[in-house]
Amino acid sequence: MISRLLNRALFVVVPFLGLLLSACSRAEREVRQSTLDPKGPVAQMQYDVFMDTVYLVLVLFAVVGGLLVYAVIRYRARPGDDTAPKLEEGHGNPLVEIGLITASIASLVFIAIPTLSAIWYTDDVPAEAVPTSKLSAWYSRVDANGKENYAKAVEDQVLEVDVIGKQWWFRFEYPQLGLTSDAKHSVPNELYIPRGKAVRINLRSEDVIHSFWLPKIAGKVDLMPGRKNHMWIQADQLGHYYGQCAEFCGDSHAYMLFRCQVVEPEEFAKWVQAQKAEAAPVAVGTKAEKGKALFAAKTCAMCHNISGHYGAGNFGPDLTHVASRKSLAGAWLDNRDTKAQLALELQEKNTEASTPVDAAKLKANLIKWIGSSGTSHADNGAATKDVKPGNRMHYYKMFNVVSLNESKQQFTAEELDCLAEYLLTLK
Ligand code: HEC
Ligand SMILES: [Cu+2]
Repeated sequence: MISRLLNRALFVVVPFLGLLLSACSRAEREVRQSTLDPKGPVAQMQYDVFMDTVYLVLVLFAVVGGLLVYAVIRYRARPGDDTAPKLEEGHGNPLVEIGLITASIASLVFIAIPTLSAIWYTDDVPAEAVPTSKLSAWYSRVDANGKENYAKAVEDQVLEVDVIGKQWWFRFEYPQLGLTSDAKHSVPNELYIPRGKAVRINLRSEDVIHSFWLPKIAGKVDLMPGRKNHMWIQADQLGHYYGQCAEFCGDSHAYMLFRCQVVEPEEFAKWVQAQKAEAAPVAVGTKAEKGKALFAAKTCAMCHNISGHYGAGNFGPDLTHVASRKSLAGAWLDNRDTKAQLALELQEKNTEASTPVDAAKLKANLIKWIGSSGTSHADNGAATKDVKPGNRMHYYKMFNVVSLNESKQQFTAEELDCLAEYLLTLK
């Protein structure tokens, strides 16, 4: 009888344990967004406050739970035993009450001190972080061609990055370095920062409320329309970090991710120069050339900037260097070889390591994205086909052009191929 029961229990318990274990191993390699693995001073501060609170709560749990268990055992009624000590009903003991009030106040103060100091510390770049943040130290005044650059203007300042939230992607701008949407050089979805430098983050929204959350480095502050929020971050370990919008902002909120690449200062300077480069001319007689013409014919240029080729659009992400990015569409589509990436993460036990862009995958992603996004919007019942439901690509309402509002973009396989080939030249 008993063995049968045991057998049955095993049937339930073993698969459950299996599930639990598999969840653990999965978790190990997928801790890409973990607040419990801080890689910079702001995240560390936030982690410390969290742990202080956990320790306090553990002590309270042990004390209160311990007393409860003690009382239950000590004063339990035993059958036929009326000699067990009876707890006398009391009418309050001033000493106990004052003691409890004092203990509560002490616990609150214990939490309040680290919490308040963390609020002050994380609000803006602290003075002690500034000397290490001199841009001039790693960004020379004059570039290789003897042309002026922006280092002089920002000497002795902290690197500033404007983060602009849009439905459903992030735009990053570096006003001190001339990488702005106005200058036709903004950076969508992939934030580059130099290692060990304090970075002031200015948070703005162009539509609804979003939230900037980069778990291993810092989090999370809202981007609010009509309000200027700010925070600061610093990353002390090189790598590829995973961020996410953390405030519900509409249909594709869950697909509103971003990436942060932490590089050595010299590499950062090179990256800045590369971002300022204009797109190279496309070779005559190629598919890419056809794609370039389609880019205008299919209205893409209304929303997208490609410096050197097209310069009107700024509603969608800047595509001047789209082929050099490791992800597309709010970092939802990964342009790297997913299997190789996972293998690397497992092998190095370092989820920040990153494989390069895989050109074939990038092309497939481009075709998937362009082919689905233009053709459907919520109103025609085909929205589920979208890579990102309800995304704002081919959202002509904002241009208030009736004929465009009614139109649904359609592409032949040939056109998609040419468009993708064209975008692939934009390194
Ligand atoms: C009405 C404006 C609009 C038009 C027209 C438009 N796009 Fe977009 N596009 C967007 C927006 C907005 C996004 C960002 C969507 C998101 O991530 O949620 C986007 C994203 C993209 C991306 C991904 C970029 C990245 O780095 O994440 C590519 C590539 C792209 N569009 C190509 C095209 C092409 C090619 C066309 C023409 C066939 C086109 N777009 C037409 C607004 C537009
Ligand atoms: Cu969101």
